[in-house]
Amino acid sequence: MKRELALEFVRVTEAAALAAAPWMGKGCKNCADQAAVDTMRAVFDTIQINGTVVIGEGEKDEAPRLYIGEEIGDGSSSPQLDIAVDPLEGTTLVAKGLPNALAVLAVAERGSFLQAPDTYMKKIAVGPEASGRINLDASVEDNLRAVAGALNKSIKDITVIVLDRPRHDDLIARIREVGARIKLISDGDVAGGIATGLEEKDVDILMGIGGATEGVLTAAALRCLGGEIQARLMPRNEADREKARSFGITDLDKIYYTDDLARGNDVMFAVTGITGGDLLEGVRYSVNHATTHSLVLRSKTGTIRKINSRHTITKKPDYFPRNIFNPRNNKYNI
Ligand code: VTB
Repeated sequence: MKRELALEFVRVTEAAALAAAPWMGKGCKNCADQAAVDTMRAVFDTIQINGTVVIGEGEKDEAPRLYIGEEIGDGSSSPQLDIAVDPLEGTTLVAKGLPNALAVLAVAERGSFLQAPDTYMKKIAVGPEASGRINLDASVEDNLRAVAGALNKSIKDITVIVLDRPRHDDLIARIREVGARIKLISDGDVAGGIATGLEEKDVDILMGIGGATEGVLTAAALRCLGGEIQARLMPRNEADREKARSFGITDLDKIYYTDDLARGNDVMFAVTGITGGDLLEGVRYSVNHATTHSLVLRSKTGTIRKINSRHTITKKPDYFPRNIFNPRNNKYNI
């Protein structure tokens, strides 16, 4: 992949973030999501790539844009690419104005991403220093001890990020018993997983059950950051098991390692903050511009780019969302 594509991909997540951000706190998850999806799709059309969506908004019959199997780009450029997207990771976070909603995408050569069904996944993820020290099937205590050892910290100084769900009551109780600190999040385990890979963030390990597609996106980011994720699919019912089989997955007990979820030498990952949080600042508005904060990562070189952009909203092209907030007149341009 040409490295210049990194900048193109961050344009895509910036656009999705700018589209979703006006919906912050407005209580409409679907409005925010649709704005992000439509805009992300439109901006993809401005890039010369030959891509196929492998993780997206769902099956073709349920999602008009960014559905699994949708072809992106003019088809003339090589190589053929896999595209994994979550135009709005954390729809509820935007609807309620809570932190850490993100626009996310990952790209790699064809066949690189696990085509995961939209079900649950048990995950454990860490950054580079604790890579190689975790084990999905080991006890909470053993994992936390191993991570503390790798980071040269006491267990009580380790921060674990966990989705705040009743299914995690036992996990949370065990972490507390061992004495580590916990950051409970209402949504957004992709942000939590990426944070484990960034030294400056106060998150050492992600544990628990979240979305499977989010697991693949987290793996793509951790491939670039040198971290590690281990995961196992957790189908909720027979329909989920059937869906997994239709994706060619026969062994539901299989542990997926980082490289199984996001393979290949050349993974690119772009993420833009929608609502400000631990990972990134959110979209901010002033008189006639908006600012975005993004990360763009490449596995090939391990470069972490932090891109802060100032967008002049009035000069945005037509594909930009019609619901974009225009701070000049304090109105939505609908
Ligand atoms: C997580 C989280 C997402 O789904 O993967 C979660 O990262 C898992 O599903 O932001 P439940 O909400 O059913 O627990 C999200 O919350 C939404 O995609």
